[in-house]
Amino acid sequence: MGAADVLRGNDIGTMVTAAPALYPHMWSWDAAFISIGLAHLGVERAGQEIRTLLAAQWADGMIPHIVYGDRGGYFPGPGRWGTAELSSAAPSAPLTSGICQPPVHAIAVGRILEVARRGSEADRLAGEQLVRDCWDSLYRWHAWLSEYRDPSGTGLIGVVHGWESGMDNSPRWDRPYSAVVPGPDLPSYVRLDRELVRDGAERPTDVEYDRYLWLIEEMRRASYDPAKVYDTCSFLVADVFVSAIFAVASDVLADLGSDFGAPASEVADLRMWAARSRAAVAASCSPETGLARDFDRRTNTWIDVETLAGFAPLISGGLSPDAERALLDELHGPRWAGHPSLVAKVPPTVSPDSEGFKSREYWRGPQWPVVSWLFGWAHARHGYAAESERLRAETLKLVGDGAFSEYYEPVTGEALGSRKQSWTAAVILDWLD
Ligand code: 2M8
Repeated sequence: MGAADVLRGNDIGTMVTAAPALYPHMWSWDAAFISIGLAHLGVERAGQEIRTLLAAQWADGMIPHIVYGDRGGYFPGPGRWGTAELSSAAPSAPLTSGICQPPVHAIAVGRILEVARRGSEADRLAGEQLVRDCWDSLYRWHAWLSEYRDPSGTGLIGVVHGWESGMDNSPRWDRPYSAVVPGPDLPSYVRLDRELVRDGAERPTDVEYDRYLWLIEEMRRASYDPAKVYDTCSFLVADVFVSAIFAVASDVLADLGSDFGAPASEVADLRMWAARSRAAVAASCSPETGLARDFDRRTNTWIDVETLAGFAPLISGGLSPDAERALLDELHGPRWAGHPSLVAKVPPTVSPDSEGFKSREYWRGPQWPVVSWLFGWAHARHGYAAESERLRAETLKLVGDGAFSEYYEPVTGEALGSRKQSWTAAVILDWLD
């Protein structure tokens, strides 16, 4: 089965589910990557994916992390969130979760436009229409992140749940999560993921899930009011990887805005947010390791845990040429992508040399093709063509088994997590172009 078949097989009409069984709905950042893959099958269908996501945008501008389709099959489902009942900003159709995910959407729209402009006249027109149709929504989304997740204008964007980072159980979050203490009134629940991924060690633990669910309780109690959530939620971390994505995506959106006649003041806002976040990500780098760091806003401390997110400045730019070169060499060097034990030279989520490395455990070590694509895209943007090409070739080698897995065991190359994961297929389609 090829990458295109995976996307077609997961397409339920207006949305391509993130995965056939484990994730039978639309996830925000998955949808963005999926739309890039779809662009190679048809620009109209790619645009449809973005439009479906944006139709679920909250009235205040937030793009929710899950847009639920008609099928159940995933926990927590919309009933557990209760967003439509509790928040006047949340849509009641479609139903959504009450948090967000990394803002890669403008990057996706920019890439769809590139693909569209290389295609037929109809493709080009469809791509350009997509930009016109979604620019304002994406501006409001970036404005929401700036206003509610960085209210003091530091440049670092806060997340109120590990799920918002997209890297759910990364060791980056272990310390902030240790302060999330589920109350005795946490309503009971049954996990569905454990039945779908046979080896439980590939998924987060039950202790982690209790915390994930407790945070939802806290947000329900704040009626998903973003200012209240920011003030009261027991997890609040300035996420350096989300901030880097925000910076570069704001630049992409500003460029699209200038080309398509968006209001100058809004383009200027985006440029300012991009510059501010780029500088903040660069300034977060550890003097010892050179890696960028998250900042725990509840304890006012830097999180000195070494993970792939530490390479965030390679996404956003903004380091001195020497520092950037050093970070690039580190990423591709023997502690990370070039680690001698790896089957493919693709960066693992945690270095095999780190104490926290768990080769099979989700965001604690495995290689994620979608993250490699993001670094590859950023390398190309910042002028590192050879490194970009290396990530492409090595990731294609990794997924050569045709499973299109969610993630891979770095030392053996074994496919892990869900099979036929849509975003894996999507980035492969883009890379095969
Ligand atoms: C994973 O997250 C969901 C919760 O949002 C889960 O574990 O159930 C993460 O890998 C996340 O980044 C991704 O968007 C989602 C769907 O692929 O799965």
